[in-house]
Amino acid sequence: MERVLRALAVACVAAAPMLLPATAAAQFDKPEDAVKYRQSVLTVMSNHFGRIAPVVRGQQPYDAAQVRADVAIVSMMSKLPWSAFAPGTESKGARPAVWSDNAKFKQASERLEGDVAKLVAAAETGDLAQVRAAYGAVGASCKACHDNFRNR
Ligand code: ASC
Repeated sequence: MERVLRALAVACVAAAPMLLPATAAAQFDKPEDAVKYRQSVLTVMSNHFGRIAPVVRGQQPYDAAQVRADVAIVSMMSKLPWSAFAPGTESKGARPAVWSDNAKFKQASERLEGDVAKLVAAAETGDLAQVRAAYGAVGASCKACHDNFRNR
């Protein structure tokens, strides 16, 4: 009897992680925390991406070091939102397709990360024309994902 109970206890402990809902439980206490996290990250990313807009439009002088600093923040932020779109963290701003068509969403996130990596390289050159081209590609990535996955 004791052996059976011990075996049962071991089996329960082993199975426990599988009984947890497939949420971002390891990183976020509550689904709202995941929503707040990804919205915050995207807000910071958008802010620093937006600071470069007047530069590529020629409305502000090109300060290569400043652009590099903003791009570095965009780069770091671009890696962070995705794990916060875990199952069970649906929100008003995110379309159901984030979860129902998750492979496509993942592809969109990878496109952004790839385009941001090219923007980092362009910012390193200090050549405004290269920054402008790479900046446009990142903006197009943002838009493509928003068009498919963001509720307005
Ligand atoms: C930005 C910003 C976005 C993207 C997007 C590009 O500056 O905040 O979400 O660019 O508007 O189309």
